[in-house]
Amino acid sequence: VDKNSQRLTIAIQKSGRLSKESIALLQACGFKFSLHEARLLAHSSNQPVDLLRVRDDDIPGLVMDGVVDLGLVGENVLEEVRLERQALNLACSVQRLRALDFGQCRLSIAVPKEEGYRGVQDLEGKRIATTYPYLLQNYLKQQGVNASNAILTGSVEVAPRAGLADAVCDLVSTGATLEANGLVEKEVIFRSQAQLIQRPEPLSAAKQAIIDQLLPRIDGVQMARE
Ligand code: PRT
Ligand code: ZN
Repeated sequence: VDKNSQRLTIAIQKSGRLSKESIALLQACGFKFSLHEARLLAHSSNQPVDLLRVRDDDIPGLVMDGVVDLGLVGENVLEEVRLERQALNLACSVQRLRALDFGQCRLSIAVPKEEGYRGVQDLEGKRIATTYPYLLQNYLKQQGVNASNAILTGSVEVAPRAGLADAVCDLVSTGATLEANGLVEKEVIFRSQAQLIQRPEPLSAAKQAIIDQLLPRIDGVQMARE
């Protein structure tokens, strides 16, 4: 990606829960894209705009580093990466342009249903399996609880049964996954939805003009869907 390009670059999730709605939103805002499954980059045929399709975890860092201009990403991933980069002394600021009306979920702590649970203090000294160690430790610190992380990149919900952890901290939408694994949601630690974010430094007038046109269109599309 050429940082000085006059084309506005937007990072979206390549394949996952946010992909379809991210592309649909940009198309509803009038951008035409021809998407070839395997391609990392997709050019708009009617605007100087390129889509960069990556893992969702990479989107906040690409925006914070100014490698891309805009990104569409879940607030959960945005906040986790922000906390991680802050701890590592890396650039971690972004402009939040809009909350988007998809990708709603919550990050919750859940315990095996046979465990007694009176409150967050019962997590003291426990091991909690998660993909979100920074959000989890941030919450535990606020609550004055010491618990350790078991960091897993997937299958968090099976960790207690597998003897890897006492509890989990995972994303929940319907609750079916927790239920199927004999877990009960006890604490909601973060509520999330997709966000449109922009790199921190000012953009060229040409790029800014495209964003100034995009934002009211997003508002219009989202208002029509309410
Ligand atoms: O490959 P890549 O890294 O890009 O994708 P990913 O596998 O990390 O993410 P993906 O596609 O699963 O999710 C992308 C984003 O969608 C998340 O970061 C959230 O912002 C949002 N989102 C919304 C969700 C969910 N709802 C959700 N339910 N992300 C994950 N889940 C999972 C959850 O982890 C659990 O396994 O769905 C399961 C729970 O769902 P319920 O309905 O059973 O409660
Ligand atoms: Zn991911």
